[in-house]
Amino acid sequence: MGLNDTPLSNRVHIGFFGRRNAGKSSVVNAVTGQELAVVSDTKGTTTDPVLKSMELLPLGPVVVIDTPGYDDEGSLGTLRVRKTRQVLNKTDIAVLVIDGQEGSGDCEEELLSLFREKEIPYLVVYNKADLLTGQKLDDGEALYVSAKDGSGIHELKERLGAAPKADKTRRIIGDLIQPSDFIVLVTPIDSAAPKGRMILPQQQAIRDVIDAGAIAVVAKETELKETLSTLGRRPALVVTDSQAFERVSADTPEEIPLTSFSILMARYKGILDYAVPGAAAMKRLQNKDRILIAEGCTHHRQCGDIGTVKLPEWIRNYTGKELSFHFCSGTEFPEDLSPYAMIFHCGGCMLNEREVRFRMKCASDQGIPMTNYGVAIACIHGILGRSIAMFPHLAAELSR
Ligand SMILES: Nc1nc2c(ncn2[C@@H]2O[C@H](COP(=O)(O)OP(=O)(O)OP(=O)(O)O)[C@@H](O)[C@H]2O)c(=O)[nH]1
Ligand SMILES: [Mg+2]
Repeated sequence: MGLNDTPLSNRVHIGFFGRRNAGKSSVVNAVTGQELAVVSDTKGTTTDPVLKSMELLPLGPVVVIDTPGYDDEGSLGTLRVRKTRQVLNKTDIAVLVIDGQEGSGDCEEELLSLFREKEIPYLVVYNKADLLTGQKLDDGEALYVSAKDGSGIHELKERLGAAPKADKTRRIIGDLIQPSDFIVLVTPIDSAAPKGRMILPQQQAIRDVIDAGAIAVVAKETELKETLSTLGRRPALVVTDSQAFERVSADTPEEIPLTSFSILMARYKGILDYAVPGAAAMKRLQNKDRILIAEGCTHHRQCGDIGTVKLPEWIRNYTGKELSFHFCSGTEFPEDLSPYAMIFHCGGCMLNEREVRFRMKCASDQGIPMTNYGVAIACIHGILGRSIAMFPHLAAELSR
């Protein structure tokens, strides 16, 4: 991904699903106009999900995802089906590809019920229309395409473009501030920080402050005191990286609102309302409880260090309990959460909103408290109250 591109996690994810040989890969190639996925008449050609970023007007930047057949069998097949189900968890729009000659069956019914269960808007596409002679369904909704001769592909793209979009009006910080406000962003730079750039939540916040007509002042925690004393005007808000929360909280006068990037990010992803009461559940942990620590990606050294080293230590100290910690990362997230007393998830900056919300929903359905790193760290350091004070409904929740 180029640095100027829309991050993967902010793109609309369009997943193509169906049984083996329905022509999913062929349709994906036709839609993207690229020979991106391998096509063959052998069943089970696609063995791993294939992701491709592209511009799809009028939807804008999207990720197109080709998946293995959902009817795959055997032990390898079962693994592929599992991967396909994981793709579903981040799919914003689903396309069910049906072989027009074979029609719909159990596999298609199962996929349709998964789309409905997960509330994913979907389109049904009958492929191989070139082979059909007069057997088309008399259903105005059904879309007939041929990946081979390209018929119907243009209409498919138009329908994808018209599909209901996720709420893109949500903002990371812009709705909390006024034009010409000073916003101080505190970003510690330690050995784990990426070389020569800022991490995604910081970039996104800076951009949103500027979009709001406000003024972003960016400094390390070691320069915060000096920044505040020379700014000449009281900042409307200080936002810090969770790692420096203690020091920043001490250096920021009480009357200045203070929060963290992870709290803003959790709100942006729509999970703050679950993560705050989730963090409060730490107080109820017992000896021998099993704790799941879930990372969204496998390559953020900074998160990895927090998740596997610092966080377990902080949680142990905070609760004073003997806990056993278990870890998962990337797209692996256990379907059965019942062994765990509580879940701590990373900020999820590399996961799209649907996937993060899906994980929270799994936890909520199974009655397991879940929070994220930033909210947990704030809670452990006794500053969660301060960092959510600007969201009164949550502050009330916390004091219950
Ligand atoms: N005639 C015709 N053949 C098609 C069309 N689309 C795909 N095919 C053929 O159907 C076969 C399967 O196509 P794929 O795109 O590999 O199907 P898939 O659904 O991705 O299959 P798996 O990856 O095995 O799950 C290939 O031989 C394609 O050439 C079409 O529109 N018309
Ligand atoms: Mg395929």
